[in-house]
This record gives sequence, structure tokens and C-alpha cells, in this order.
Amino acid sequence: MAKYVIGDIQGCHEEFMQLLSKINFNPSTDTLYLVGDLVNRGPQSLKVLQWIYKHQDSLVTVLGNHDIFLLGRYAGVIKPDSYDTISDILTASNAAKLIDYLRSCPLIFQDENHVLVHAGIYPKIDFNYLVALCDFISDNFKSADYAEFIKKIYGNKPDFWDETLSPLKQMRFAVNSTTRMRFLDTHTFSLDYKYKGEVFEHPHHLIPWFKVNPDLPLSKKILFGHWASLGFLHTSTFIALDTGCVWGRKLTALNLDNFEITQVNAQSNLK
Ligand SMILES: [Mn+2]
Repeated sequence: MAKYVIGDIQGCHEEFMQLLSKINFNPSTDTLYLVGDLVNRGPQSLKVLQWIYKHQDSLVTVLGNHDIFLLGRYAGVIKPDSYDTISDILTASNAAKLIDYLRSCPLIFQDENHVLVHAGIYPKIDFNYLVALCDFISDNFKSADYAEFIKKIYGNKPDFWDETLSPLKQMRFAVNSTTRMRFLDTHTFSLDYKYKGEVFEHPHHLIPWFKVNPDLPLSKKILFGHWASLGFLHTSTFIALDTGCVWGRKLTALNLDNFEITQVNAQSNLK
């Protein structure tokens, strides 16, 4: 009856299978939380997604930026990127079923003790308002005209939050902050997409999102991925789980009952 959370898989199927066997994952009794970015950049995105689809009753996954990219590519509203490794999914015979499953996955999931999200919880929006906004976004992802919706919410702007933004702009900001956020501007709290350097020696005008308001009005721990250069971190309020498997480092599982960490080494190095 154990509950585990696993970091960004990004098509690293072999490592994912090794990790599951190392923790003795039993789909009929155990539960798996996945922080999103199931696919892309890595070698076997289709195999990863097929495993997740098959075991969907034993797991919860939130959507990451690469998963939304896949939805947009399948819908034909996002242009290919030269680094994509999702063509096997796009041409799979059961692609429609896999995509429908992904469309049904939330941006934020909560249980009694945890909040699961790909990149983070933006610290300057009321949490319940953000959850409601994300639920509304999920309704749109599930709707028949989701392609048109993805086209509208795909883009960097607005990079700041303001309650007076139009509903569409609010949704775009919610998608970007839950799936792409790392650093915020210290003064305006806008999202920074540019800085790619050291996490702990960052420029003064930037602050990691989770340091803005370390005591979020939440009694739950935030479980997130997306930030490979941050690596594994566990504090009283959050757990960061992207340990850069696709970049030649490790894939990490954390047992949420006893906080035991299990890792496997990456098979290949994309760097
Ligand atoms: Mn990501």
C-alpha cells in the first residue's frame, strides 16, 4: 500500500522500469504519483506513455510542458522542434487513446498531504483561485475543440500576474506558471524564461519561485519536477524531484510514507 512519487521521465523507459522494479512497485496495491514531462527528448516516449496508459488506475500524473507540447503537436497547432522525440507517439496506432488520456490529466492534483504539480505553485495567486483556474483549463483540454484552446494558451505572454487580466490571459499564465516556472523577478514577480545558469548563484534580480513565500498558506507539501539543475531537494514545504535522467544523471523515486529515496542511473547522456 505504498505511495511513491517519481520525477521527470521524459521517455527514459528503461530507467523507469528499473526504478519500478527497484522499489518493488506493485500496481495492484501501490500508488504512483508522476510530476509530468512523461515524454520528449528521451529515447522511448511511446513506451513510457503506453505503460502509464495501461497502469492509469494505479497512478496520477500531472501535465508538464513537454506533455502539453505533445498535445499541441498531435492537434497540429504547434510546430515541430528539432529536438523532439515524440514522432513515435504521433504515428502510433493507438495515438488517439493515449492523447485522450493525457488530455484528461490535471495541472494540479491534491491529496490530504500533498500538492502535485509539474513546475510549481505561483506564490502570488490565491491557491484556491489557481486551482479553480487550472480545473477550468483541464475542462478545455478535455473538450472536443481542445486544439483551438491549446493554440490560444500557447505562448510566453503575459509573464506577469494581474487579477485584471482577461480570462484567457489568466489561463495562459496559469499554464505557464504550473508547467514552466523556475525563477521570478524579485520586484515584479514576473516569470523569467531566460536565465539558465547556476541555481544557487543566480543574479540578484531573480528568485526561485519556492523562495518567494516559503510559508505558503498550505498545510501540504508541494511535489514538483521540471528543474533538473536544481536536482533533488526536500524541505518542510516542498520536494523537488527532477534529477535529470534525460541529461545523463538519475531518475528518482521517493516513498511518501517514509521519505526513502531510490534512484537509478541514466543509461545515456543527451548532453
Ligand atoms: Mn518541464
